[in-house]
Amino acid sequence: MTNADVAALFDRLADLLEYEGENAFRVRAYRAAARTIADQIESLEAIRAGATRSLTDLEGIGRDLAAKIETILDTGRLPLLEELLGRVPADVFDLLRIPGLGPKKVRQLVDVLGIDSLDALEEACRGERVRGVKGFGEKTEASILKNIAFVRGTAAQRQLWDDADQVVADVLAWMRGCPAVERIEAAGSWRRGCETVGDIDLVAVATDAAAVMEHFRRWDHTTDVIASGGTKSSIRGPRGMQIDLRVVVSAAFGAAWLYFTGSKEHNIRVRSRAREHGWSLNEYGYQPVDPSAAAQPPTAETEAEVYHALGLTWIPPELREGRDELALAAEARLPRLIEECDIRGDLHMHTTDTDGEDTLTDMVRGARERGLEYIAITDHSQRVSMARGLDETRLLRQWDRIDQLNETLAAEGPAPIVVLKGIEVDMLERGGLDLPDHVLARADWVVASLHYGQSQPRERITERILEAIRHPAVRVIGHPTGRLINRRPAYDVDIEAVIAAAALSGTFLEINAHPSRLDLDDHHAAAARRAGVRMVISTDAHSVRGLGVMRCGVLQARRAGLTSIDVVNALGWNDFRNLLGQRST
Ligand code: DGT
Ligand code: CA
Ligand code: CA
Ligand code: ZN
Repeated sequence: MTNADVAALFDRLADLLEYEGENAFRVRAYRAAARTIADQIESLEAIRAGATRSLTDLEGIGRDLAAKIETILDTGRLPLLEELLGRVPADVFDLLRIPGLGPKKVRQLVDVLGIDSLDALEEACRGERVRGVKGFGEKTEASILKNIAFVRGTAAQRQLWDDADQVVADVLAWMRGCPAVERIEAAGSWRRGCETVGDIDLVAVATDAAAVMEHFRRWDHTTDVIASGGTKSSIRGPRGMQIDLRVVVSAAFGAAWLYFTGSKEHNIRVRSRAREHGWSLNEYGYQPVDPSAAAQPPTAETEAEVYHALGLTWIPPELREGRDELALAAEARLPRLIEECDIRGDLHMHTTDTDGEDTLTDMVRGARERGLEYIAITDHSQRVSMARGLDETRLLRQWDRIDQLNETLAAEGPAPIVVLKGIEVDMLERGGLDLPDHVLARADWVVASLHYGQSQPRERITERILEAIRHPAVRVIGHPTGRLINRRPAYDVDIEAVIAAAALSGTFLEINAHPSRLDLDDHHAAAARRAGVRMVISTDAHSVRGLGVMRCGVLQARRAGLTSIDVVNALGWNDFRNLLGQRST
């Protein structure tokens, strides 16, 4: 059981208790516990086993919760949750997945309208019956209808890349402990850095395939063997994820790794190019199309060999989506994709002054340990009251502390990290920004984000963002479409107009690196690049640990074909400081 698994159980428990009308205090306690657990770097098992620590040391974890955690760690189960699962109809879970519809509202729909499934709810919305329920209205009804489609559209079983990545790391570590495995690599959508991953695909080189399969099935985290054959097997592992394993001989490894990395569209294009060269290509390597031909087929032990045989340079997995990558590879014109080590600064993060979990000094120390040269502290502005957003007075006080911190850092010796005085200012529902211009003008770095009024019509939302883009103090638009992967669709915004306006004013657009945001996405970021807009990859960290998601943002940028030149925070501090001094309008 990982911490995330345990946290998920508590979250689910909180949902069901709330659905059952349990008192709000108890529900909140479970939710808070889930969050605390998910944020622990150390495993619960280690904390529990530690000589000098105990689970009750964790914030908000009392004796009762600690006992429940121990039961989960020992048995993998939470009896109270199972009891609730037995009582609550299964279809309620589908209803709970509708964005914006909490357990209480779901309960009301169930009680008042007798809704028992997504279909029933959809019908009730179309029949205009939902708007009559207390607390609902025409607007809510319309947004429920839209979000039902969203729930259906997101295959909920797809995991966020970052979550799948943990599973990949664990299964590879286990499999690399198998003496029969000569080499094993992950492929599929995980390797292409897709934002969500359906199943995990592994390719191994071994002569004793049976021993490899045996080892695979014996993994601690294998909950089910879906298929089991001589050279291919599928199991169900952590997070309910399916993991496919294929064993090949080393001479075919390049062909197999390429084949199982995909995408399907990329493979189709590679294969048809192979045919033009007289070869048929599959996961076993090259064969002559004409079997009577005497020519020796190209070798396929490495991916590079497979591509080179077709006059192509090796193509990074993130670009293998069947877009223009073959044409570029044929002319050796593929972009030199940005890498995580190119990143020199992080320009969006929060502290305990608003809804962050770590203090200003902790965040600075964390960023410094990651080797960053500069960061911007960008807490929320006052409108975000849930996060205790900063008003002018509190913001100026924070900036004084940053000034002092920079002085202390500079006194410590050469090349200290530079901390910029920033703000994540809200674009208000009625238009305009959430802090006066004279305050914004004093900031080193202003991120403008839209958190409220997300269901406004397209023209309104777009206008709010365009207004921020034109504002002289705003340097970057944060998470420009507001989507939360698997949870909430993007707001309705004319992204082309946003990109065009950003290009005109020299405003940057963010690629938010948070695994459930990754916003701009790869298509939009590629469009922004073509329009000459530069981007900022930011973690939006709410804790020191949160600084680690930079790699997810970099992956998304790579999928968009971005080079370090396209990314503002790949500049070293001196160049970045110069850039801060200029502005085209
Ligand atoms: P996923 O798992 O839905 O996130 O996406 P993928 O891309 O990992 O897809 P998956 O697991 O079904 O298959 C892995 C790779 O194997 C896929 O990217 C390309 C290759 N592949 C699978 N089925 C086919 C097929 O029918 N034709 C071709 N050309 N390639 C295939
Ligand atoms: Ca897959
Ligand atoms: Ca698969
Ligand atoms: Zn933020």
